[in-house]
Amino acid sequence: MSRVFNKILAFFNLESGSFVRAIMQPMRFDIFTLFPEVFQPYLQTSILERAQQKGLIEVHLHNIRDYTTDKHHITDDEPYGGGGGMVMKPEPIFAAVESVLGSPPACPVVLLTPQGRTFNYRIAQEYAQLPALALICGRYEGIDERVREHLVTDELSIGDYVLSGGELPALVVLDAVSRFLPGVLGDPDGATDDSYALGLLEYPHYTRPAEFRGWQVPQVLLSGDHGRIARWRREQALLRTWQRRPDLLEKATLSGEDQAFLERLRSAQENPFQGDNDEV
Ligand code: 9D3
Repeated sequence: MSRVFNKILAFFNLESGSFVRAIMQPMRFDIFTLFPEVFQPYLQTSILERAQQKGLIEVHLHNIRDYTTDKHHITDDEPYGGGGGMVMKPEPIFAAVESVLGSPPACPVVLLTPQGRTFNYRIAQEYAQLPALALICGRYEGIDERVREHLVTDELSIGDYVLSGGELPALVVLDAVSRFLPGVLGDPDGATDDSYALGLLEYPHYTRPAEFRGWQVPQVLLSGDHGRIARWRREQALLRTWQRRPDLLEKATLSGEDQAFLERLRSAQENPFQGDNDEV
């Protein structure tokens, strides 16, 4: 949404969610899975629940088993060539996706698989530009290769660890993509996104009580001096990022003051017993 729209919104004092809804189609997610029930609790929680209520996203769950045609509703079979484990049969997956989305589907068809490229905020942001996205969740040892070759357009993993299926990864993708949609986080620009959030790690947060088990909230946060508080938070964010994710500093937008602070950190590291950077 353009910033001009924001100005108009602000001028007429309109709530962003309802305005966005009035002029935008919801983004549509179609999820193909053997376990549709695991999605409901998460989709009915917090931000995703509200995004659906506001008409910003629409989630359609499809049980692949409903598209089997045999008496026993079988969705898997033994691998040709032998070996352990079971493989997801192609027919119910093709039938499900094509009967819901047509043939060929107009939107990307994403297979969640350990063999996919690793999901990140850039991919989420790209998908958030689309009107619709289909997600296929694998189970068992794998999925018949013809599904990848002739139905799937994109393969995604969420990281290097073994999960039991593609359901949690599909929820991860759905959640991350939704957060980029205008209005989902309450901002009509969708500007509060992970590319901003990932610029630097966050500063430490505190809430009441001011003392808990003898542990004090940093005095500066109680000072009421907003300039000092802003500077302290910025320095804490820089310190944390420098300690834990120095890779992020290379892409971050840094002021002269930021760079001077980082220089002090670096020289404190090189000369640990000089200077007054006790906290470093
Ligand atoms: C134990 C079977 N593995 C043999 C090397 C292959 C395997 C198949 C299916 C491992 C995991 C799975 C189920 N996982 C997913 O479908 C999955 C996943 C994951 O496990 N980790 C990170 N991202 C994803 S996206 C889908």
